[in-house]
Amino acid sequence: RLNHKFSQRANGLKNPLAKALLALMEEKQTNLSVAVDLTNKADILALVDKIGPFVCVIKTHVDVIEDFDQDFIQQLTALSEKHRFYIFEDRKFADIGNTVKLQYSSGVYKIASWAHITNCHTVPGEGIVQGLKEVGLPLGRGLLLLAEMSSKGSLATGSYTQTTLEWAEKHNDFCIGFIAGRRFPNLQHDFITMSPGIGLDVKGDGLGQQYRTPHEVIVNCGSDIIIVGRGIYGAGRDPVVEAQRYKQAGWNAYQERLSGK
Ligand code: UP6
Repeated sequence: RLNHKFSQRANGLKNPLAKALLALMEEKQTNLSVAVDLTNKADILALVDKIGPFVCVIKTHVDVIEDFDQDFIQQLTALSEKHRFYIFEDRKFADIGNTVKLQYSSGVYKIASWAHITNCHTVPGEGIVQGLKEVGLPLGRGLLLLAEMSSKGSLATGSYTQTTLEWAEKHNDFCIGFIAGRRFPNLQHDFITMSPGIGLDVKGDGLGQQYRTPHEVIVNCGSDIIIVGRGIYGAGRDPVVEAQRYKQAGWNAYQERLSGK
């Protein structure tokens, strides 16, 4: 699977959204996801409109937006159709099944109604996956499990990570993959691996974030999608130039992996 094209792997995944995402990546020739961590609606929408052509996924943290409203969701959804990308709300749910069902479907954000993809920690036990699945599966959504974290000192290692993999296998109708720094070998099913903590210019941010290059995570570690935030729009950067640069770096790394060199 590691040396199979995204389009070939699409057939092997159970979740329809996972299939569609892999097909889109091959079509748009991008395995770049941008983490749009800005706090103002207009800034986010302007940035997404500029970089939309270069990404397969836009990752949001809607709870940091000062002027969040339903119009933001409508506009973001329109941009996802215009530029053809999927929306990933990086909510990192972490509560019991019944509570996450409410957090996913209700409240101010109603995440399940617009986010194609969301994710959760596995610290509460398998019930968190079951709860989110009850809401998301009928809507055609997909879930990523946080199997590892990019930050220094993360406790998501060893048997925690291993058990997370087991739950993804068991719920592979809804779990489309993992947030992790590497592809996990010897799994029964195929999954999409998305890696945050990606930077071409710096090694960290002074608050525990650790950056690795696209080459390192895609070629050496077998991940599929790079998630890049401040590397794209940090101070002094031109987001269009950087989005193209990271898109190329991610896609070149994928091509190199396919060639088996
Ligand atoms: N993120 C990580 N590491 C993880 C999981 N998620 O950095 O293990 C998220 C952060 C942020 C983005 O919440 O939105 O990925 C990384 O942004 P950056 O490239 O600006 O560091």
